[in-house]
Amino acid sequence: MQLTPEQVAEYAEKGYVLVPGLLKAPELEVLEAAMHAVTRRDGPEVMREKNGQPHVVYGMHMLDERFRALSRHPGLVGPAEQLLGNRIFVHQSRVNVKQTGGAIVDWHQDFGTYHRVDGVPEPRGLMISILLDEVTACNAPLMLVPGTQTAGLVSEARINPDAEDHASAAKYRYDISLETLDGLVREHGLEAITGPAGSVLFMNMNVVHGSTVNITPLRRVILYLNVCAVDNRGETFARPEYLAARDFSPIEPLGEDCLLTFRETVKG
Ligand SMILES: O=C(O)CCC(=O)C(=O)O
Repeated sequence: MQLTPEQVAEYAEKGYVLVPGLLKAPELEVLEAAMHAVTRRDGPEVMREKNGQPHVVYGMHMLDERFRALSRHPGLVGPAEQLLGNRIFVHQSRVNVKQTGGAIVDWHQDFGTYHRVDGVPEPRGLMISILLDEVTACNAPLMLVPGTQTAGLVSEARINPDAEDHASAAKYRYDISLETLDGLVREHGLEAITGPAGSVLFMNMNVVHGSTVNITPLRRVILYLNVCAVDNRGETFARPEYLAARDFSPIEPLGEDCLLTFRETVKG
């Protein structure tokens, strides 16, 4: 699949483009089953809410064949290659389960950590977000500051008071001050990413974004694939592979039906 010239122009201007309903209901059923499988894990790749519920599961494309297939879906790979002008690899993937009471994700740029910790040289990469649920203004949509793809790194490194191991890559947090955020929002505005389940966001990994707590009973699961151009690789190997890629082979796209082939395994 390829984006239209209008969609490419929108991405160039705002740093993101949303394609509503790109994935269809039978494909979402497969991803739903995969999401349940990975959120049952208890390894270090699962970050939890204070009450112990899973919040983010990292490395989904390495943990489950269905997510591996998603990372090779031509409907995602085609537009990503088109926007980056190169072949791509997955730098990081994750499931974010924003259940009722699910915690905030503070304002940040994904490239902040990828550059400073993982050594990814340039923001030639995308955060691809697949809405597994319908997202409305109510159930804690992803919010972003359009146009910040060209703002450079606006976050500042601060010692992370929650880091268990201060010698490790978790030593710092890369926060965006309220003053900086205020300036960016005054200049560019603020947008919320809403749409039906199956919609896919292609966002430059420098774009400032975050989300609030979900106080509704409506689940809001988003799957994330962060991809980079193949000549833009992390060079530090400071973090485990479920957080930062070690395999830089270009993704070989599968057929349009790559998720549907898993359908017979969807039960209960
Ligand atoms: O899904 C969310 O609530 C935000 C996630 C996010 O910003 C990220 O994973 O970079």
